[in-house]
Amino acid sequence: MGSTATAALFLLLAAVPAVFAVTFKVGDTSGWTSGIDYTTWVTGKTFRVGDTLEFIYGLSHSVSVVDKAGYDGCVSSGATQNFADGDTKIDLKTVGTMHFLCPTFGHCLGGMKLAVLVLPTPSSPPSPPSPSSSPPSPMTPPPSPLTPTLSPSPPNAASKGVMSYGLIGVTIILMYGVMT
Ligand SMILES: [Cu+2]
Repeated sequence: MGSTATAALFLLLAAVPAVFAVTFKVGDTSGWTSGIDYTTWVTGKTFRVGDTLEFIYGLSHSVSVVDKAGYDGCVSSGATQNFADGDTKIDLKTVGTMHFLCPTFGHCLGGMKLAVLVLPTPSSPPSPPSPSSSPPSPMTPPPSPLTPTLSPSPPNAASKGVMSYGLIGVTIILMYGVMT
């Protein structure tokens, strides 16, 4: 294999994780409609940040982005987003569970709702470093709990030393006074 072909292969391998994003057609060929169990549709699928959900639906339906309470209770009044264009693409941008329902009366209660757990992308770092946290200083020694009890008696020795120097100094002064 020539070096150009090898380089091209490496480039291809390096580029694959970055462009690997999936568009999921909600309900597959059935689309977003009544009579589909979207809990079953979700089962076995892995959704990641960067993937896209595509809702394809008729005029009697629409898509509301709701929270878990809205999903559980089929309440669309607190929806953060509403779509009714018949072909709605939702980019999965954040890790966590996203909840959708059809706000048409009775449809959510009939099962037309969707909860999707969005996982981080495999290539993304596990946790970005926080700018406020400082790394541990290598100059700081670990605390030693044994130091206080094992220390010898430096104050006593130091005072003895001071007394010795004092005595020597007094002796020199006295001798100096005697000699002169
Ligand atoms: Cu509907």
